[in-house]
Amino acid sequence: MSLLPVESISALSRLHPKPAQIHFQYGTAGFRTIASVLDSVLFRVGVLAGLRSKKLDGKTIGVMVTASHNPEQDNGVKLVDPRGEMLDTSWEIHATALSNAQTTDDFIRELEKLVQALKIDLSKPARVVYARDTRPSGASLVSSLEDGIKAIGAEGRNAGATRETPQPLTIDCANGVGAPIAARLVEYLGDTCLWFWKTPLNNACGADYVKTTQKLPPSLAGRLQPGQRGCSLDGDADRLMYYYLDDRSHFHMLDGDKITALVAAFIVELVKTSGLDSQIKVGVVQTAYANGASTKYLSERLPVRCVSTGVKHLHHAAEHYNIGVYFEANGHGTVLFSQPTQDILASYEPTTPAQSTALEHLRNLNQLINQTVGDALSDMLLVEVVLAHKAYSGNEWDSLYVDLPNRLVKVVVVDRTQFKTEDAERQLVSPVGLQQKINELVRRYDGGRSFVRPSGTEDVVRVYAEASIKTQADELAFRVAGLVYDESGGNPATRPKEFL
Ligand code: G16
Repeated sequence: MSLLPVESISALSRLHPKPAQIHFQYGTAGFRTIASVLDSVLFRVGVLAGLRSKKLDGKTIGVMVTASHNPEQDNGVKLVDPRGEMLDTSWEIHATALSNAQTTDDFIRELEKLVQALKIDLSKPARVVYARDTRPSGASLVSSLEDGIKAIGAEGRNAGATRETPQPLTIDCANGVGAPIAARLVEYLGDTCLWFWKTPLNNACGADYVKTTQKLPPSLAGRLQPGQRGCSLDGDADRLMYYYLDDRSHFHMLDGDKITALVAAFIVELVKTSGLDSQIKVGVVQTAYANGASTKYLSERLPVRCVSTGVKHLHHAAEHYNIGVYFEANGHGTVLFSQPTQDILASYEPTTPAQSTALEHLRNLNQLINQTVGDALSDMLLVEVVLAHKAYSGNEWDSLYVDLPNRLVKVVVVDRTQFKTEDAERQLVSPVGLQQKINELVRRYDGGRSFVRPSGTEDVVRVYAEASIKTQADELAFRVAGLVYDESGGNPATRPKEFL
C-alpha cells in the first residue's frame, strides 16, 4: 500500500508557512481574503486537490485562483469536482482543517487523519487542472499551488498557461556540432521562439555539465529568466538535457528520464485516443541509472525494461516494442516505430474526429523523430511539440513525478577491469564478495539503492546511489565508493577523504 509522500510534502510545506493568528474558512466560494496571507492556503489546496483526485480514482479536479468581484488586493481559490460542479460540500470541512494546521507537522498529521478517515488509496493517480484570473498576486499564488500539486505527486496542468506569451527556448550547444545546425534552425523559427548561445566546447556547458553538476551553465546565468526553459546538447549533439528556472529563480533539471516520462505518456495517450491501443503496444527501455521515481511512474503505465548502459543496448531492446521509447538519464535517446506499426499508421482509417487528430499526430511524430540514432535537435523538437500540445510549462512537466535524491561518484581505481557485473549492471560478480558488502550498506538507508559498474568511456568505476533524502544519498554513494576503492587495492594513504 502506498504511503503519503511525507518527505516531499514536508520539504515543500516549509516553503509555505501558515501565518500565525489567522483563521481560514472554506466559505461560499472557497477561500477568499487579502492575497498577501494566502500562500500556505494555495499550497495546501494543491495537496488536497491531489487527494480528492485519488479518492475519485484519478478523475481530474479543478482549481481556480480568483476573488471574482472582490477588489484587486484580494484573491481566493476554489476547488471544482470532475464534472465541473463545485467541490462536494462534505470536503469543505477538510479544506478548512488543513488550511488551519499551524505547523508542517500539524499539516501532515491532518493529512494522515484525512487519508485514513476517507480510506484514500494513495497508489491511485491524481490529476489537477488549474487557472487564475488577472490579479497581480495570481502568478505567485499559482506557483504555491503548483508546489502543493507536486508535493502530493499529482499531475498538474495549467489551463491558463496559453494566455501568457511563450518565452523563447534557450539552447546551449556546448559549441559542438549542433551549434551551426541550431543557428540554421533559428533562421526558420525566428529568434522570438528560439535562441542559441555560444560557449567554448564542453567547457562549463553542455549536457554532461548539467547532468553531473545539476546546475545551470554559468554562461546562461542572467540570460535564462524565471519560468523560461533552456536545454543543453553535448559536443556531438546526441545528448539533450532540459531545465528551467522557477519563480524563485531556482534551477530544475529535466533529464533523460523526465523526457521519457513526457514523451511516452503522450504517445500512449495518442495511441489510445486513436483507437489503436489493441494493435500498438508502447514500451520503455531504461538503464540502472534511471531515477527510481521515473521507473515507478513509467511502470505504472506501460512495460519498462532495464538494460546495460550504452545506446546500442537500449536501441536494440526498444526495437522489440511496437513503439519503443528509450532515453538514458544522461540524455541519449530516441523513439522507434516498428515497420508493422508504421504500416498500421499509414493504412488505419479513423472513425471519429478525435481518432483522426490523434492518428495525424502519431504520423507526424513518426516523421519528426530521428529513428536511426538519438539526435538532440530532433529530440528537442519532439519535446517542444509535446509541451505545446499539453500546454505544459517546465514546472508542469517536472511535476509528472518527483525525482528521488541521488548521487553519482567516480572512483579512480588501480584496475577497473577487475569489476564485472550482471543483471543489466545492477549486480557486481567481481570482485567476489563486494556486492554483498554493498547490499548490507544499502539496507541501512531508507529508500536506498546503489550499484557499481566500470565505465566504458573513462578509466574509472562509477558508483550510483539513491536514498529518500539527499544527504543520505550522498553518504551512501561515498560509503560505497570507499568500499570500491579499498577493494581495488587503492593506497589507504591516498584514499579520498570524502569516501568516509
Ligand atoms: C557514451 C554512450 C552512452 C553512455 C556514455 C557513458 O556516450 O554512447 O550510451 O551513456 O558513453 O558510458 P560509460 O558510463 O560507460 O562511461 P558519449 O556521449 O560519451 O559518446
